[in-house]
Amino acid sequence: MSESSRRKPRVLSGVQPSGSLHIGNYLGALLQWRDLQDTYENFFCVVDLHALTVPENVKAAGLREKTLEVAALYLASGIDPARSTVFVQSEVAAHAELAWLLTCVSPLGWLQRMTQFKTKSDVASTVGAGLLTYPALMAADILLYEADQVPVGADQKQHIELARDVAARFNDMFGPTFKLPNPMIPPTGARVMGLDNPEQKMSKSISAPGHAIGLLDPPNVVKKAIMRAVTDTGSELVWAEASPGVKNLISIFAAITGESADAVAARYEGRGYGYLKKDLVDAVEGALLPLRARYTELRADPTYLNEVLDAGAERARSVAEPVLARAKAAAGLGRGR
Ligand code: AQP
Repeated sequence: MSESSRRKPRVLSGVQPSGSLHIGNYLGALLQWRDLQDTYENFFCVVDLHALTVPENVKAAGLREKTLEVAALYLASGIDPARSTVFVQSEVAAHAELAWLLTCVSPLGWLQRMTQFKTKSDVASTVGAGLLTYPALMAADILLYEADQVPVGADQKQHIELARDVAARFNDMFGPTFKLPNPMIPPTGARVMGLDNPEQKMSKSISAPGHAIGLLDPPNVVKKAIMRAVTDTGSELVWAEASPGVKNLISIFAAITGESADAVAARYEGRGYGYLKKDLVDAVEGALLPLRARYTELRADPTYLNEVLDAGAERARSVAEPVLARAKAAAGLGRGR
């Protein structure tokens, strides 16, 4: 299919292999990607270059192993390589190359304003410049595929807006080159909070026990995390006055079952939190059991996983390289031969 005659709008998204994927990544990203597959032309990458922005996390996790784990989790969540291009970001060199061009047109003030930079630079013991310029790399990821939509959790909205602004700035400076993308935020599950602290986003780089529900956690660990989740000092659910911890549990429940938060809350109104938590354990387990089983099968067949990622990288290069060439030409790089 030629680029100009493509019929379906295109989406691109990715997850960093910077730790163990959790239910926030599943509900905010993977589930949405799975459900988009027939409506869009899909590019889903494992963004390993992004994981380098906090080198401590990478050392602890073993980057290559985590990259394979994340790729297998994409497939185990229902991403179908026959309908979606699945690839590893660093295997398509155009990402790093375009990131440099975009870094050069990204005003420092724009990058310094990003909430994720501020949060992560506060907690990391050493802060590399990559943590600051991360959104320019993310803009490159998106713009190389001329993505119409970028399905992400609410935490990433600011970065998509920055990608738009950087693309517009490049277009103003060098002439029309990039298509401007839009964020696509799911109605439920867009911002899953920590079970131990509902004021903090559930995050794979937080390793405190009971913080996250890991997609590969064994059932007893999942159960313990949910049963111990912070609620409030009351003992019964009053939805109109629900605390952030209770709202978080209801919203995870709703995102998993596809119901509205109000419908889930109505079932537990006036009842003890124990009932809600017990049923939530069952609902989460209902989603994770088949996912873990498929993941185990995929990891037992490295040849298949490698074939999927090889084919994905080849397809991704065929789309990304002409866009990179156009951007380089617009900026006057090289000799034009
Ligand atoms: N808590 C969350 N609720 C809903 N969606 C979430 N996402 C992440 N956390 C939540 C979505 O998952 C995708 C992967 O994002 P990422 O790997 O690029 O990094 P992130 O957003 O910074 O996610 P984490 O899990 O918090 O990782 P670390 O700790 O490595 O930074 C994105 O679509 C994101 O919106």
